[in-house]
Amino acid sequence: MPEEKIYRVIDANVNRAREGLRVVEEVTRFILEKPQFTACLKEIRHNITDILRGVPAKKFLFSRNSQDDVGRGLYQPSEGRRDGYRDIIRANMVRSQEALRALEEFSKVIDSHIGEKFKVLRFRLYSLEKEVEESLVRRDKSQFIREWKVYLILDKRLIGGEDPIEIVKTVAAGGVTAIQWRDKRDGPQESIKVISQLQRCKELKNMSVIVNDRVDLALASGAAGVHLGQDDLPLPEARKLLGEKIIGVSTHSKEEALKAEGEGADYISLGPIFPTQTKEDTGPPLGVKKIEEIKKAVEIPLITIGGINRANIEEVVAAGADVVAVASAILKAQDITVATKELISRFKKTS
Ligand code: TZP
Ligand code: MG
Repeated sequence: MPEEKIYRVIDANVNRAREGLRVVEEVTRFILEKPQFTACLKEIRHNITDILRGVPAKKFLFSRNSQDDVGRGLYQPSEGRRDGYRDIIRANMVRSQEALRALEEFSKVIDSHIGEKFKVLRFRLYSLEKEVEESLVRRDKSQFIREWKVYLILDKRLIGGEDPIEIVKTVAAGGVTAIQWRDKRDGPQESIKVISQLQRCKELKNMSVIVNDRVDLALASGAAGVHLGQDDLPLPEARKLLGEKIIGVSTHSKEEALKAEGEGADYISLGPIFPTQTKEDTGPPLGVKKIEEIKKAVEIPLITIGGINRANIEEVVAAGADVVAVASAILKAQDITVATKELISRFKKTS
């Protein structure tokens, strides 16, 4: 193969790889605002040029002939459409990876060491693509959880003999989209019955059901996720079992909050903010100031819990709570529908 043609392929693929990376970089920089991804993409882009630094630039320029490129007019219909920034990332990651593979193969003709260096870059890009994708999944989950606003702790002890399904239907009609099934008394058979019933109920299609403590019940019932206390199954183990399901963790301090976030929790709860009678073994109330402190420390959604009601929900939201979890403020209210609607409307007024 004439050498000049090899340079022509290399020149085209350097441009293709760099352009694709630059597009992804614009998304991580200006849309996702992720400095670590942006820096990494920039470095790969610069490495491409560095790898070929020993080859005289004129070799590329003389070989370039975009005017007569037979691929110029070829057009895939899928190239004419992008379904948002995720699609842009995906298409351009693939473009750059393909270009790096071409660079690897064709530069081997000039120097096998150069080929090897492009291979290293291609693998770095595969890893980066996975990290970016995981970060996008986390971002979507965070947005989804923040939309819950008022999260009902459906505590079995508080509902007495009432039908939990009817209660959930009532709060759903009032605007609640997430509940946590919390049963510290009866065994798993009763819980699995209720959770599975909630999952099947067609009026509750948009309800996220989170199971307190029990990863096994969350898995078996098809619930949206699990809420873990500090003494439950450690988060990394729970994640292995639950994959992309939601995992929330109870925290009481900045250290616990940062640890949960670092281990990949989808949200943390912080409490009790105020005195509560619903949970017996709580520590002292943390107060509203603590919300401000934790809000500054973590990026994942912050759910506040403990003694929150119509009278204090606004200060809790103003302090930075993304979601407010309540049990008695709804379950012990005279009228569940009125209480639910009022909490949600006060939440929205403040946020
Ligand atoms: N965790 C900390 S406080 C609490 C839990 C489960 C109870 C919340 O119930 P209430 O009635 O809203 O105070
Ligand atoms: Mg627990």
